[in-house]
Amino acid sequence: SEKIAVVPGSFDPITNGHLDIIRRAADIFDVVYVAALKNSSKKPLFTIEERIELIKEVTKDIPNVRVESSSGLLVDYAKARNAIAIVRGLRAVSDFEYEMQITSMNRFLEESIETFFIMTKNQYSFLSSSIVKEVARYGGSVKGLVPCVVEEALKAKYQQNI
Ligand code: COD
Repeated sequence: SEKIAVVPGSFDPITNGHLDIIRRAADIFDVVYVAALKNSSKKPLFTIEERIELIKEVTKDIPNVRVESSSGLLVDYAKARNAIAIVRGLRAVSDFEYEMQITSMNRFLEESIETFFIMTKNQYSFLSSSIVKEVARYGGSVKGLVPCVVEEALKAKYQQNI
């Protein structure tokens, strides 16, 4: 049967680090759902529709990737899609504690879904949506860290806000 995975995140906005994790997950699983979800501790810059649009645009060449959003619990979404796995990216040690916590909680909520971690490539180990937003906000270049459409979207967003 098809092996289905979910790659969840805020993706505010999607970076080349996220994209690398999505591509590598898509090489291993038959179908990968990229799910833009709410992280209640973060206040997003991009609307959910904008984030989905950007993710769709930059993953359109990967045939087994589907992009969706959900407002509920990750495990409920994963179950509804018949996913057997949640795939997360890991950067520095600083990610570990947080990832451990959400993995344990997700396992408590739904034992049958396994969480997998893919280690980031070295060139993306210090890359985050937050740091990209910080640089773009003050007019710095984020070329090479995010896809071109995301770079453009960041410029447009911050011009709007001036
Ligand atoms: N290289 C590799 N991986 C990376 C990089 C990078 N440079 N940057 C980010 N990543 C990874 C992250 O480690 C993460 O695995 C993934 O990419 C997405 O990152 P973010 O920052 O966009 O997403 P988060 O961490 O904000 O996502 C949190 C969720 C939205 C998944 C979480 O809040 C959630 O599940 N919300 C739904 C409600 C729910 O079920 N809550 C209970 C969970 S305990």
